[in-house]
Amino acid sequence: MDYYLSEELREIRDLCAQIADEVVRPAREDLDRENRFPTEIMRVFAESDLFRIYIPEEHDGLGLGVLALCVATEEISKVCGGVAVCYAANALGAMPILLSGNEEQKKRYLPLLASGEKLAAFGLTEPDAGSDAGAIKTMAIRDEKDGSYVLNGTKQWITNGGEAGIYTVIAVTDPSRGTRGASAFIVEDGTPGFSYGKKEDKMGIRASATRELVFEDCRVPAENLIGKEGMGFIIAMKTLDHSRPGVAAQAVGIAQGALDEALRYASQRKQFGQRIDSFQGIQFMLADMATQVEAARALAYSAARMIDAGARRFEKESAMAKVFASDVAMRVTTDAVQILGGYGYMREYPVEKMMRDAKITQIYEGTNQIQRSVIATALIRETAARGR
Ligand code: COS
Repeated sequence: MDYYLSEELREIRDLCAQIADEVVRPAREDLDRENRFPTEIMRVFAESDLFRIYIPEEHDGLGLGVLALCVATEEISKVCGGVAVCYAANALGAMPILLSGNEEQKKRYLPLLASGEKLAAFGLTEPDAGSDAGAIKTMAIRDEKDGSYVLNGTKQWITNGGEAGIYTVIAVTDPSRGTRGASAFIVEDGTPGFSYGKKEDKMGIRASATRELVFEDCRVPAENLIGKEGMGFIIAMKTLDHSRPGVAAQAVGIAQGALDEALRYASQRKQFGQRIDSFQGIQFMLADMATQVEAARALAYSAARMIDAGARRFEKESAMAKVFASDVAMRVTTDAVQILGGYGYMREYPVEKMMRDAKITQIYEGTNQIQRSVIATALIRETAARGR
């Protein structure tokens, strides 16, 4: 299907496809087995200007927006969902600064992220605050002497944790005000009192680093507060509204990669004296897989285009793209394993990794149950606003 991408976006797609094929494909099996962060590949992405895509031009970026980020993420995900999330999580970490940072913060941090000199990460989740993001307990107490904030608490399952140089962290500044008592901060790697805890051993996306952030009397200067005190929860929600199409694109890429493997295998594998893609049972599976992938891609690109066009609210469309594409990724990768049969279940073939990688897209950046809740809340609000 033709999505009429601009010349620039087609160039980005082709460049990412080439890097994915030449650099990511030969490394993905080892990265997955060794649970190893792809530092060398991040360097290649930086040299190819891929971290500049979503950063505005005035801060050394290309200013191409969310659709371009989705296109890049999808191409990398076709080959490795793990490497793709190491890349895409930078945009998630940078988003609070992009959306709500002041000029000073943008000038100081965005060029470092655009060049790839530093990676970014987003710190919201805690052991007791996953879906219930408003229940975070990490405290940020303002020191009246100089206006700085002292952070105490632990963030859990942070993508790019330990690898990033710049963290956007949500912490409570006023526990009496619920979601209106949270604030967002920029915390740099190396800040005294900021360390890294447990590194997770995951089912999939094993090339990515998932780690705890530990704050023990970590003093953050007043100028690192993003927006105003009390805006942290809204900044987090808006960040996720912007980043969920990227998860959808990751899911589309993983699903397309698995479909391509299934098609290739089915054209070569012979049983009962025939290629297995000549059997209607396999053909119908392939047709359904391809149709679902295309529908997921259309939804992801539409949500991204809506954001880039400057829509005011788009949490429903972002959530729809994320929930649909990630459910598609899980179904399509499972079917790809089925088509490859016994071989599909073996590590020797990439589809078992794709199936493991797909699972997280139904869980992170808001579980698919939370996405459905976001969609339903928006539908009910829109209906009430129409007065019907
Ligand atoms: N954009 C702007 N404002 C938003 C918003 C959005 N997308 N979503 C919520 N808000 C506002 C609400 O309007 C409300 O504002 P008021 O205080 O003025 O009423 C405030 O934020 C609190 O919203 P709500 O009452 O809906 O908060 P809940 O505690 O019920 O939480 C969900 C809502 C479940 C949607 C939220 O906790 C969530 O998204 N959870 C998932 C978190 C997640 O994705 N984690 C993944 C890890 S991060 S990678």
